[in-house]
Amino acid sequence: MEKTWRWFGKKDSISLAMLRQIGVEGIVTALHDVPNGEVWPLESIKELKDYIEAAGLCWAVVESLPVCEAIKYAGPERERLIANYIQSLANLGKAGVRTVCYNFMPVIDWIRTDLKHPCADGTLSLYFDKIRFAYFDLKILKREQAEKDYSEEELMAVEKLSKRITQKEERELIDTIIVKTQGFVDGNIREGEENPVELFRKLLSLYAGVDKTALRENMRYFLSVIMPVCEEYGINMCVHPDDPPYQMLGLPRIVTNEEDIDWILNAVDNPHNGLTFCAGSLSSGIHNDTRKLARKFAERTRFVHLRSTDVLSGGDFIESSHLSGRGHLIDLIRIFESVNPSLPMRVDHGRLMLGDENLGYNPGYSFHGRMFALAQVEGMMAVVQDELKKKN
Ligand code: DNO
Repeated sequence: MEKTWRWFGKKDSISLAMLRQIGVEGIVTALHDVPNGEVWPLESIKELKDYIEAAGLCWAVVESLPVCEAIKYAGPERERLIANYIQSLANLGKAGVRTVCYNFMPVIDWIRTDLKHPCADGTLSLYFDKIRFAYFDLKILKREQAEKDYSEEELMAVEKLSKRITQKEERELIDTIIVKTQGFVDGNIREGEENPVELFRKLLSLYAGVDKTALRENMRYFLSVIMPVCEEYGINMCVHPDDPPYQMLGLPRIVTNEEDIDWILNAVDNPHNGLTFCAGSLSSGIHNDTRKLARKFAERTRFVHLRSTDVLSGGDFIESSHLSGRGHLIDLIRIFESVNPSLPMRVDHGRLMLGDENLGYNPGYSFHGRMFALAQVEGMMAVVQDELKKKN
């Protein structure tokens, strides 16, 4: 697989020269300065592509070209926003950037409750604590009927937590769930938002009455309308699984398991409608077996995220080492290397380690942590490539 790295543009403190030194071949990035929903200008795409190429790398994947909420809930601005999306795809195609990762998660992209969870070895990992999340839902958002989504035991644990949680912890929880994890992914919420909880409630209300069937239909519509431009320029769209892959906050989530992925790939059965195989997101759902999914969907996978998780008792999960956990990355590398050895792959998320802690990296995107994980993945890839050579 092609070794790629998520880089946040010229403002990223990790330079392209540093990435060359650690064996990165392709860059995964976006035009982070263009507001969500506006057209990505051809000139800006070309300029960034030239900048990347001047450093001896290539722009392998766009992550993400964000899909606006009104496309997902079918608001009145949908047609205009899809027309802009098509124009951005055409501009990317003209510039020769042909793999585009996106997601179709309503309101909120990935969800974690703790960005600095201490591990036994002194590194810090990303963590999802089910009870803290339920506390956010029930006590902070005060979402109507939220209690129906939790068991008696969980509701009791939330009551207990509410007796001991400090104001500071509560503020941090809000900041983590709504701002820090979302601010850099070019979605709805930006760092510095004054009243994130209020904004979040408003966003949730946009989906009143939008159930799983409606969201699926809106996705089918979006995909079928953008397929002609993808065919014209040879662009592969690859949807990112929901993270974590189950229903949350009363919102429908439709990229969670084998049946969902099957539905998407068949709803618009076109090779340009593909998948981002994110082993981390998929593995955090206890219902998913990443190896089975990879075997089944490798042919339609256009981009791979290598990361692993451990699901703990009570529904918590932690991002584990890339060598362990439910991701089974060694097996996934075997599958993808034999089906499509030229697939772009990026190491997804890394721990905070060896001085990463206070350098202000976007959550999950540390330098040492990801470099360490990339070295582990590179080792696994080398062994698998050797195995395959000996077999053939
Ligand atoms: C988080 C990422 C996601 C991902 C988007 C793709 O670290 O995995 O934000 O980039 O969901 O659209």
